[in-house]
Amino acid sequence: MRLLSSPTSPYARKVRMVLIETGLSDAVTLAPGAPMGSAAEAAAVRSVNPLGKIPALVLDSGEALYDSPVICEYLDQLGTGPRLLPAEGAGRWTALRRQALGDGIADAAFNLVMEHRRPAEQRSAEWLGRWTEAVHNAAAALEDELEAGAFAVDLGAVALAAALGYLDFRLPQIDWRAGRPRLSAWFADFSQRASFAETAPPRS
Ligand SMILES: N[C@@H](CCC(=O)N[C@@H](CS)C(=O)NCC(=O)O)C(=O)O
Repeated sequence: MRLLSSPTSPYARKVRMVLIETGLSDAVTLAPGAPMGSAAEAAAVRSVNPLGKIPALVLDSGEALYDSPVICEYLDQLGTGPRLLPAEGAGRWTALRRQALGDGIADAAFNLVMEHRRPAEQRSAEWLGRWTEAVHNAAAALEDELEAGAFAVDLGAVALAAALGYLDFRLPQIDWRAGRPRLSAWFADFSQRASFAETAPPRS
């Protein structure tokens, strides 16, 4: 299998973390995917995902899977370790909801990054404010949720860690830790996992 990904994408990091957590790293080759690179690079991504987005997983059959929740569930079913996404029951819906929250934080953060790359006079203060608020509201909800107990190590936790890691990487000015000691401690602890450490984005 071949995973089109970039070392900085939070969604690709989530998939790469799942590969490590499920013991499948050797089953997948990482291939660079640059949706916003040269015309040829963007076309290469579109040839497997008509939406032109990464990550995309090309199976040995040639079929491509996207987007990241679909890829993660596929890999989780292939893996031999403990399941990151329970097959049924309350734990499944909690994991999926937390994945949605993590992916939503990544969506808002990615939009913020893209908007900041536009010329200043073309940026929308309204959207910048809306996406920033979404990040803080999600972090506040997670802080409240942690009062009831630690999060399970599941697909939701992996998605949250990838998204918070992306905030630290691209938007350090967003202080999502402020006033959120439980979330800060949870993230510090989860960051110790090999799957997180080994998928860190490049420093430059
Ligand atoms: N919902 C998608 C989001 C993927 C996504 O937006 N990836 C970004 C890279 S971080 C991308 O390829 N963007 C290109 C574009 O939006 O055209 C997923 O979870 O895989």
